[in-house]
Amino acid sequence: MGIINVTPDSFSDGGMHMAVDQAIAHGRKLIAEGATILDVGGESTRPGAQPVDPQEELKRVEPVVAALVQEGFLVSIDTRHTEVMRGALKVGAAMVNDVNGLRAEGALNACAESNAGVCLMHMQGTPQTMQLNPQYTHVVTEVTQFLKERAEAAEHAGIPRNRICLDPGFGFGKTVEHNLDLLRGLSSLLELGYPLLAGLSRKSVLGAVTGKGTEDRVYSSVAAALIAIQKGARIVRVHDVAATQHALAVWSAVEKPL
Ligand code: 7PJ
Repeated sequence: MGIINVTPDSFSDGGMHMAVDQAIAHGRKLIAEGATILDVGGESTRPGAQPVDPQEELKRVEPVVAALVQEGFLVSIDTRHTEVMRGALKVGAAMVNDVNGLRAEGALNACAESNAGVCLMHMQGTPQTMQLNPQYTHVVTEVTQFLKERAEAAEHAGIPRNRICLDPGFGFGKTVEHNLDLLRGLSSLLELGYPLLAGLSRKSVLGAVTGKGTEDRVYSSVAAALIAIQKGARIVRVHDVAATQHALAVWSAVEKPL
């Protein structure tokens, strides 16, 4: 899964139009590099980021989703907001990726009424506050329990089991140790019986381990993606598709000889 952010660059005059064109071009590039799914997001959920009005968010992502769907690509919409889900599904998004685990009002129903896949992610707190003081007695157990409950809620709302995947939410209300514990214990989440998605790309846990800034986390991101796959993840959400693809080609050749 390749990441596409649609956020207007406040330093250029192009504004929204340019952001949309750049996002579409980036999507084509990620597909050429080997991505299967394009994850389009219009709101930053990085720690401390300010929320974006859902109407503004939809204005950003809708033309990008529509264009990439038209080109025949599998598009995922990365949003916490029901109206953004509905808008993206209307123009053909194949998957809803919600860092909030479809907890917004109407979100479960919006997905149930579509044929889209969903990714239910764990987050402790909200993006504004989640990194202030994350606390768990046992992070793997608590994340597993949360995901189990959200998957049950999704099925209860009418989303069939075979359209659900789960994600422990690396970096979302977790310390460095919590993130490492979760990655170490990732395979125990397989017991829930759903495919797992993992997103570690360029995240601060990798900065803590390597001492490198966000632009210098490609190698560590590839390592983290490979570990996640080896521990049973079926989808990895990454910025650096080509680099990840090369690593996974080696893994794949070893596990499934040519
Ligand atoms: C994730 C995500 C993740 C899923 C973001 C960032 C923050 N969706 N959206 N899993 N992270 N499913 O990329 O640094 O880990 S936004």
